[in-house]
Amino acid sequence: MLNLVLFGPPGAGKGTQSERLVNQFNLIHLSTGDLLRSEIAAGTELGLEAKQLMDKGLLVPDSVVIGMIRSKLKANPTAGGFIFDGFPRTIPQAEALDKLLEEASASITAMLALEVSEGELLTRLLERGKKSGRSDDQDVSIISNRIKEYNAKTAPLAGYYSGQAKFKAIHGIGSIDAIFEQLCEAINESAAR
Ligand code: B4P
Repeated sequence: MLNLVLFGPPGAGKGTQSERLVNQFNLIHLSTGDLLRSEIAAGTELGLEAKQLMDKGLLVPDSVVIGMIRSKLKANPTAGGFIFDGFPRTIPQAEALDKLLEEASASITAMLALEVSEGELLTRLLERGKKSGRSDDQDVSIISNRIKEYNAKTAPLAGYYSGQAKFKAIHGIGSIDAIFEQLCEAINESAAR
């Protein structure tokens, strides 16, 4: 089973590269950002609560996203593997994911970290905000909060996965094709180990 964590700050290219990786490696794509936006679009109670936090650039509670991932894993017992996009974002989320996979006799194969400078992140997200209508991409102060949340709560995950010898840094600036190639190389190397 190939289980990948795609990691990086907001706007690093996680969603963009996940779309390609799922086809290349025949994986199921689990994006907590997409799952939360579906809840918002459906007007559920969970979605309404999440929207208030997401619109401020804050993370939603661990229990909410862990619950969403748990039910997706349960719903796909015969999957050949998963790509976790935007999850885990905190140490408790990473610990919960390890436990959930262990219950299915599986584990994370590699954590691929897309490295992009803050200036480039801001440019990309503001550009996406013009087209997507995503409210969290249209305001510099919300984007700065997301980057602050990332640095405080998510960046420490690099150490968590380095400790398991699963961390792989990927240079995330350049063409989408060139970054995809680097990712494929790193995945093939990890899968062969
Ligand atoms: P996400 O939906 O995960 O949003 P994101 O990190 O901003 O997007 P992503 O990183 O996938 O975008 P991409 O770079 O591909 O999360 C949104 C919010 O949901 C969070 O702020 C949080 O509130 C909440 N949330 C989600 N998961 C959570 C969790 N686990 N715990 C708690 N809260 C959670 O794309 C960005 C842009 O860059 C695109 O326009 C793309 O076209 C462009 N781009 C990509 N690659 C490029 C390249 N190489 N060159 C130029 N442009 C590029």
